[in-house]
Amino acid sequence: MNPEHSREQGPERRRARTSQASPARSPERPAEREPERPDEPGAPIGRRLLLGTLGLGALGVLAAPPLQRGLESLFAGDPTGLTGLLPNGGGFRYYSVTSSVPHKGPADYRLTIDGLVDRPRSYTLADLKALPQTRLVHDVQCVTGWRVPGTPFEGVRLSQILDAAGVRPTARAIRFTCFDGAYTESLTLRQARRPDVLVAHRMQDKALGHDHGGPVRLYVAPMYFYKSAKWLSGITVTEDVRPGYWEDRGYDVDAWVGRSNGRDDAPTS
Ligand SMILES: Nc1nc2c(c(=O)[nH]1)N[C@H]1C(S)=C(S)[C@@H](COP(=O)(O)O)O[C@H]1N2
Ligand SMILES: [Mo]
Repeated sequence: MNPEHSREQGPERRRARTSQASPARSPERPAEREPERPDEPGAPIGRRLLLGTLGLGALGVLAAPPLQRGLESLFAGDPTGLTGLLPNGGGFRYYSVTSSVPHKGPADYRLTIDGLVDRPRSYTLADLKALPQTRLVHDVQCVTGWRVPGTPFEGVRLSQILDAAGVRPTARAIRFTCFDGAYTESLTLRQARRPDVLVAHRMQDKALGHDHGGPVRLYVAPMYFYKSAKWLSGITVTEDVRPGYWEDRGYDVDAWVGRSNGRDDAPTS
């Protein structure tokens, strides 16, 4: 359903999309010019969820089926389906590889760090907020082409959480898991220790909303936005990199903006 990160998207679909893209949407679809980038199989985004989200974003009102059908016909020229523009998202698109994601908040959110560490532990939201905070402002770049300028993210440096846990000498990588139950990501330990990698609970100077991966998401400033796992629930220190969800489906594991995935975007950090 999700046209960019879409399971069904093969070469034919890509050709069709390129030739039939709706003019109204083309300014938001720079990815149309990226035939070289790896195919993107797989986001079983719930149609209902996506329509609801897009409806709010595009039309301001709405949740009713007749209006959703109207929305579909609006994009009838797009054979790949619909894109989720987040309400008030300022150019962000909503992505989830699951059709629904539980809501978690101060009472039940937990972030666990385990694996090759001396002091595994679990953080509440309050625990994370009590640690030293870092605010970063960089552009956000999705591998499908859209870019959002100067977006503040705020939270705890991942390096701080790693140091507190006591990473063992045999460790080389990090595996991230999410409470959507499906998405995963990875970083090398060296990448994870960069000062522009955060465990973020604020975005756009607001508490991180559910659609953006709240209450806590990873934020990897110098890499394509798929590295910034939403609904972050687990940090496991491992011996080797285990490719994440999209990386198992063709994306580069080292996802530097402008130096990976066959793209040449301006760096973000
Ligand atoms: N858990 C989870 N994290 C995720 C994704 C996802 O589907 N699930 N999509 C990734 C991709 S491809 C992008 S571009 C961003 C989108 O973030 P947004 O929904 O806040 O715009 O989240 C990334 N993190
Ligand atoms: Mo993305």
